[in-house]
Amino acid sequence: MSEAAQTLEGWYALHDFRSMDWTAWRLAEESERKHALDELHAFLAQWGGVEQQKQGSTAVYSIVGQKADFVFMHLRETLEELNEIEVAFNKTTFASYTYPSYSYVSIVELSNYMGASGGDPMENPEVVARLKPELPKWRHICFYPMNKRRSGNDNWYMLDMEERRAMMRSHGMIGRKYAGKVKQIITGSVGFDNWEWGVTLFANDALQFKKLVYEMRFDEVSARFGDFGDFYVGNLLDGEKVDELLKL
Ligand code: 76R
Repeated sequence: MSEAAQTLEGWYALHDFRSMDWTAWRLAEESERKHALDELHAFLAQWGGVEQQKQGSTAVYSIVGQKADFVFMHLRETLEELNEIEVAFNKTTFASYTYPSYSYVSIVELSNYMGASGGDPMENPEVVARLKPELPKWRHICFYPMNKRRSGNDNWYMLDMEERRAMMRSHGMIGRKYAGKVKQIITGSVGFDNWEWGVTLFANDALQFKKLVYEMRFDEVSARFGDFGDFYVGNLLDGEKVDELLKL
């Protein structure tokens, strides 16, 4: 058996994609819409408070294209908290004007391919900051799930550690070229959801998503071993943008 990579886990993640029921929203009374919007703002404020207390982090983005209208990406200490957020939102008046389009459950993950620095990693503030990150409020988000292939000669899980480490190093070097332009959060989802990882990217210039993902396609670890799900791309929704999106 090949040696499994060691992983460190941080906050649990829920990517909660929703679509608007625009017909119902349009037919609603003005007062009902106002109540629904107030509820939504109360949630945004509550999630902001959790972030300030460093008990989690939430990012809200609109989604371009027909796959969804917006996404709430939540990071929290436990799966229970993620479930509570989801259920509390579902009970709101606002939620009755939305329907679920997609969701993804995973956990922030770091692996040891690039080598450990020694000592207890959970005592290292840099490691902890990566495992429990404040989600950047950059202009754009890109999310997609992925697997490492298991077929014939292209079976990632049959390769020995050294081979995988060398490929991951090359992967990391490409990624580093995008430092400051793209922030990536890798979340592991083996045992939690239908794919093995969620990839969440943030950028102020959306074009950098295309540049980065394209360049990686030529790198062996993506070229030979990457299988990808649907891509979701969108724009930051802050409080004012929420009102703009929902205004009729
Ligand atoms: O954690 C690190 O920074 C060390 C290097 C590193 C690891 C171990 C790293 C760097 N990644 C790692 C692991 Mn990554 N990453 C992806 C995708 O579209 C594609 O082709 C693949 C999707 C992108 C865009 C990306 C970006 N990475 C992983 C893993 C887990 C693998 C495993 O355990 O087998 C996956 C699935 C994955 C996928 N990666 C980086 C980036 C970027 C931008 C970096 C540089 C980060 C930095 O140095 O700041």
